[in-house]
Amino acid sequence: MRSSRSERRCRDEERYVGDAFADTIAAIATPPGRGAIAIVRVSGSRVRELARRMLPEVEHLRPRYAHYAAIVDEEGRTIDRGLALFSPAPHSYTGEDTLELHVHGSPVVATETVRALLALGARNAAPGEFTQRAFLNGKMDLHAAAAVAELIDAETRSAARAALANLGGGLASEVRALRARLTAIVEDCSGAIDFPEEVPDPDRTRVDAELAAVVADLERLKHDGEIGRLVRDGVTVAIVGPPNAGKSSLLNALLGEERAIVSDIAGTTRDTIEESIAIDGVRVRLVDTAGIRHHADRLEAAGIDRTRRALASARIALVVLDGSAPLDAHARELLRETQDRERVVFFNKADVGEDGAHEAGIRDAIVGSVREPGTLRAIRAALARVGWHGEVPDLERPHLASLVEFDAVVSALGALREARATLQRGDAVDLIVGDLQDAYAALGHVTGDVAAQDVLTGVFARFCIGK
Ligand SMILES: Nc1nc2c(ncn2[C@@H]2O[C@H](COP(=O)(O)OP(=O)(O)OP(=O)(O)O)[C@@H](O)[C@H]2O)c(=O)[nH]1
Ligand SMILES: [Mg+2]
Repeated sequence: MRSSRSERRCRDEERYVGDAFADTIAAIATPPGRGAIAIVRVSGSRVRELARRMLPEVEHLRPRYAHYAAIVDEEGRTIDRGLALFSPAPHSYTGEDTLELHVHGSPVVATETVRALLALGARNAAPGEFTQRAFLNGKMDLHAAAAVAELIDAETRSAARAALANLGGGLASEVRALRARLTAIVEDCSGAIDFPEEVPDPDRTRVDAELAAVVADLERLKHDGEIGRLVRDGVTVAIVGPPNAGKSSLLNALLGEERAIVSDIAGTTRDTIEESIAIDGVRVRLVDTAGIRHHADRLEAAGIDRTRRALASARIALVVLDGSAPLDAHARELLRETQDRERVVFFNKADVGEDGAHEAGIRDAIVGSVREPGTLRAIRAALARVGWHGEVPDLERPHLASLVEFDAVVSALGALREARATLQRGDAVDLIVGDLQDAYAALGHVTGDVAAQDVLTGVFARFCIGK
């Protein structure tokens, strides 16, 4: 009796149940263009029937066996000879009957294969629909499904490793355990509500201690999520400063190649130049910009306009100044302008002199030269310190990947803090039940037990067709 009541208290408000998916979907799974092979994927209830029609040479379709055979269209004309791989439900990626046809990598052959499948009654798959079916058939949780998209999108090795860690689905079970702890606390409190005569109020110090432990675990998840986002999205750094300060020289030195033109003519860089480097495995996008000065000609003024925009959208401002000469009004203005944001100040040309650098008296500023390896090391370390507090992300641990998951943890934390405040005020213990239910429901978005349709659509819309 008691447990069924509290179960009801902590059930998921909305559980997404998919359609029966009677229809069969088809798509080219390999990238567009020519290649060695192209793979056409088919999934759904009519796969066996389609295989019978299109693979007349295959008498008995064996599971997980590479049949080499003619692939024919709806009128029996041979499209190609290739491999056919059949995975019966439920032991397939989608959990349904699936067929992969490996044909020669000509866009014409692959397109013709899909056309024949459509003529025989399949329909074009929407982006991510194969993975969506995998999710709906319980083959993977939503977190892992999102990780599939991330893995495909990964642009650095670290981002790929981070996505792979999420693909394991470890996070969902971790959060599920936290939800179970919340359920236990709710049960504890509900006993007293349901049977006030028989069940004494739970010990509020103990309840608070349990809540504090859950909050600490969620804080750690949130923190890891922030680091994970850094790994995935990278950090943008705008290299800004007056003309001739050595911005392009710094970009080249950090890249280790002569990417931007360097000259002693003020106003050499006219447009923004963007290149990426990795620091601690984090992708750092460096944006070299046109030097900021007044009285610029029209072309230069347009460049300065872009500098302003790059500065506004960058996470970190890397302010480069000529430290050998006294600071002019522009340099001072730029220092003032960036003082309240994440920045690294670098006084360049210390090989010539440091007067300007000392005169400015900026704490934590780096004084050196782009020609000095030690200076470059100091700049990289400063970017790591400002960008991610120098903390090397642990890429092997699953972390909150999507904004939806991140927001879910933030809102669960808010509800639990509210609950703790109630306890600490000395209010009745049963008053916290509502907040605990809110936290429980929010965390369902991370485990995938609660997934509103718009969340699902958002996750799968990111995929390419055929995945
Ligand atoms: N002595 C000395 N010269 C440097 C140093 N760094 C850059 N320079 C020189 O300063 C001049 C300007 O360098 P750039 O890198 O083109 O400067 P910038 O800030 O990109 O200039 P704009 O693109 O015009 O805004 C070049 O002649 C560089 O060789 C340094 O550390 N020491
Ligand atoms: Mg330049």
